[in-house]
Amino acid sequence: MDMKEILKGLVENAKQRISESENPEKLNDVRVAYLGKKGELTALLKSMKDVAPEERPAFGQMVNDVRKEIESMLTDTQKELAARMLEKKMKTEVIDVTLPAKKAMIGHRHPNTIALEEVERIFIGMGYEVVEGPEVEYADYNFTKLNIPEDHPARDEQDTFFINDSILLRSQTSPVQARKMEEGKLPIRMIAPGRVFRSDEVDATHSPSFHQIEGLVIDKKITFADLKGTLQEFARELFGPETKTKFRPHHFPFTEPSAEVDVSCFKCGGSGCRFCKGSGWIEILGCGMVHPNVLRMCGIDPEEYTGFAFGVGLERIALLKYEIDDMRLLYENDTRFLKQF
Ligand code: 2NM
Repeated sequence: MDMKEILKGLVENAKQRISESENPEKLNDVRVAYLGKKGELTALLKSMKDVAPEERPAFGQMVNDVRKEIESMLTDTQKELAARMLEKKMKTEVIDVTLPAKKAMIGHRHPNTIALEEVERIFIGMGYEVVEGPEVEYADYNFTKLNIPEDHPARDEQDTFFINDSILLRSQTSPVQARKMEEGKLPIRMIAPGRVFRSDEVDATHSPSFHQIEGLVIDKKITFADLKGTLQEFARELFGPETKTKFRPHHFPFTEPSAEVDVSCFKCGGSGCRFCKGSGWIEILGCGMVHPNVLRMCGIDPEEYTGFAFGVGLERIALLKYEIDDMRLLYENDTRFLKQF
């Protein structure tokens, strides 16, 4: 058979098969069948040895032309198929740009932080500055300068985490106040919020690490009346304008006189309920007039200056305000709990 006829038939066949390929995979099969290593054109080239030497250049030329023709048909069809598939994809995968976007998960402040910022807001509003200090502290600042003598039970290794004889994890934030008094810039109106440490077993109301906010005011002629007015105002802002306060005599080594402060129950208004355990009152803080020994040890003349101080537990405020019955919930960071606030 004439070689021209064979090649013509081959091209016709290829054309037919290419036009029937409805996807790139089928098209590739055709490419392999004709142009591949074991393809029909390759086989023809291999049969060159059977062709008379003088006809070989013309034969080679024809096979090459056919190869080019098939290659160009394949390329065109490939482009066509790609365009058709893209068009189909565009029709089926319509993006509705009016759909609401996926919401990103954004966390929020921890109830402790919410309570802290509320307390800070109240005192900043009364002209106080917020001061921080080290969590690892000298026993001198944590105890001695605060009139807590060597034999005081608070110094017991059972209660305080000592690093060595003279360094410990602060058991209160009052050392921050002692440091501030030592700086000697008077008057002072400050709160010292922060983490404190005590060797307590974990239960619903105790943790070896919790947070305190202590306050200090030092100026000339500061009296217990200033203390009462300030804490009364604080209680009203924190728990509502109807809140009453009750000052019960107490003892702290660093203040004299000292008191514990109860607020009227913000749940029942004072008549007694489950929340205040029937008493109508809820204990929230300790306070007193700064002991002259403390002033003296921190370089302030108690004849010229007086002051008051107080301390509140941050967790206690958070538990009360958000009606949480177990302090451990504040530390577990279970988002099912946290996201409620
Ligand atoms: C309290 C209760 C009473 C207090 C005393 C001082 C300082 F530094 F001035 F001596 N800072 N904080 C204090 C007084 C703390 O916590 C229940």
